[in-house]
Amino acid sequence: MIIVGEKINTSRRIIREAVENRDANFIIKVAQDQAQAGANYIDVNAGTFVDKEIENLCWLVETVQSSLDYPLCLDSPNPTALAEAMKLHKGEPMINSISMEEDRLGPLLPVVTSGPCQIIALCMGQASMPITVEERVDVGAQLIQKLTGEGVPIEKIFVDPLIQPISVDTNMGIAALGAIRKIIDDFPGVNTICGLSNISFGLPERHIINRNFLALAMSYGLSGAIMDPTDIKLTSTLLSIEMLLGRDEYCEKFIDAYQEKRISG
Ligand code: THG
Repeated sequence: MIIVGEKINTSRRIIREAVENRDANFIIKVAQDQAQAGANYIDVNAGTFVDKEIENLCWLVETVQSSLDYPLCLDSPNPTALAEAMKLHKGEPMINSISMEEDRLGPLLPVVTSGPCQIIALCMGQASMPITVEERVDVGAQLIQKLTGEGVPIEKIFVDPLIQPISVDTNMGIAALGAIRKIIDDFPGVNTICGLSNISFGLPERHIINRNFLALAMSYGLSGAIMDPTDIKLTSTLLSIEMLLGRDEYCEKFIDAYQEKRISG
């Protein structure tokens, strides 16, 4: 599994304040904790600052990479913000995200082909949230075809089926799961990823729902998750499911995590 640590997001009050105060040490600590907990990428999102998003996202990229030699997941719906952040980024970033929306796809195609990067392809069509499995698969297929047509290797594409709250429509879990399975069946080698916490929006005991949804999604073929890797119960679910699905040779990752006290029941 590819783990994207989600905690550096200005939708969280402590992060918003740290960005406003240019508290580099705090941001670096949040990044280091996630890296130590097993994140493969550190997500950076400054989306709540409408006017200052570009400046703040660039500050986050430089701040985290000033003390941590680690790839980041550049998280913004704004193609200009992604282009600017990608110029500053050292190494191979993950671009979060591209979609079939016209104002995003056109400007982003030259950006994502300008250098090596992983790309999250959101199953979002022109101005409408997907509801059914078919809608998700249609948009995902169009994005895969566009990107591979531009020379992007299929292994660098992470399709995000777009998780919507189960409290709003009880079909939303199975719609996302079905899309994951169909997309990996139709496009061998492609990756899939999702943010977990939307599924439980509006319900009590959200962590239980998120953990179990992660296990289900992995069994449908999910290969990446945007999540809090410092949540020991969540990481315990991830590593045990990965092992049980035969994706952890010699059970090494599970045993290592146990020895490093990164998992617990
Ligand atoms: N897909 C893609 N990118 C995404 C998402 C997705 N990026 C943003 C988001 N969804 C994933 N990131 C976060 C970051 C932080 C939190 C949730 C998702 C978070 N949530 C707390 C909660 O839900 O209770 C808020 C409380 C707090 O302030 O800590 O922290 O789906 N491609």
